[in-house]
Amino acid sequence: MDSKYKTLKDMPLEEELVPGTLLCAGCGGALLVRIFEKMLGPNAITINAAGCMTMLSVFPYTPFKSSWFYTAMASAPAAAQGVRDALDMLIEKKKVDKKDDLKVLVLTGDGAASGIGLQATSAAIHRGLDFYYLVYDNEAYSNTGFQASESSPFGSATKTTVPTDIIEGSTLQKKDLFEIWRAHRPPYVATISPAYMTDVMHKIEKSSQITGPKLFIAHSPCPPGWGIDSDKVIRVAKLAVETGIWPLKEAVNGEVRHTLIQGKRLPVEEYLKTQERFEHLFKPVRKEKIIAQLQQSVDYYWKSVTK
Ligand SMILES: Cc1ncc(C[n+]2csc(CCOP(=O)(O)OP(=O)(O)O)c2C)c(N)n1
Ligand code: SF4
Repeated sequence: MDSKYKTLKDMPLEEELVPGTLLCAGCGGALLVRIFEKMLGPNAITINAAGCMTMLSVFPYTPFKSSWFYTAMASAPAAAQGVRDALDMLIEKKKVDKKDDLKVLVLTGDGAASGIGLQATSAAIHRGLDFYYLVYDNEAYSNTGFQASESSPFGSATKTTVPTDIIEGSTLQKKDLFEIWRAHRPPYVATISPAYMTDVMHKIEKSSQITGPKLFIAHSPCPPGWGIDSDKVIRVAKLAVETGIWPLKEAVNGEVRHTLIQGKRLPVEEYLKTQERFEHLFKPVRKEKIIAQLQQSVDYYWKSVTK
């Protein structure tokens, strides 16, 4: 803040920080947050675990018509339970009218979802909490400078998996959050992509008819972390689906259905080549073994998919 003002209150409105301006241009996750805000409407409360999207709110403002609640990284689903219970009690005591009930949305990055917040999510799904969960999967701890998370892809470069002469980026496999969540038998779990907005909207609409956990894993290109230009985000997101590396699917009561099956998949390297985090696989020499391993795991996945 400008030093001529002692507090935010002293600053004239037109000079105040505008919430949302602290996110990077082209942020894939932000595109999906925007769609959820539009689809769920103003009668919703977002329970946000610390991460990039936290930058959307500059106390006491948010760019949304709905409400916002900020929590520690590990505990967003637990906070969501508290909010849901409080709303239910207030409605029962007739202190809140049923028409003013709020939809509860948990919003986290993949670091919180697949790592530190997984226990709280598991417990919330197990209890059958009536909530939406959106994880914007930018495949790293982006807010703190792009360190590897449990969702970082095999072979990818992050701040903590810097490629060297002997290591080609991450040596670990990305956690399969869809299957981890599905094993809990939630009524609804889906993968989504910012390049397929109609698919996203259909899935939100379909899940809104369901009571219980409604879980979404969103492919979320991150321009600074992935090393792509802001205007290439949708192209990269589309390539992830066209190469088969990001399947679009849903599971209703555990039953999996792919919402898009490509006639012919593009080679995975078409996707990898677009991003600096995979550049070391192609320069200064092509790392055939790693590229082949990544292609094989995608081929293996799609072999098991029945049309
Ligand atoms: C317990 C704890 N450890 C570390 C941090 C610091 N921290 C804030 S945001 C963040 C990264 C979160 O990563 P992710 O959930 O993937 O969200 P993204 O940053 O990608 O939006 C970290 C490590 C924290 N807030 N709490
Ligand atoms: S660092 Fe990545 S995830 Fe975070 S705001 Fe920027 S583009 Fe979005």
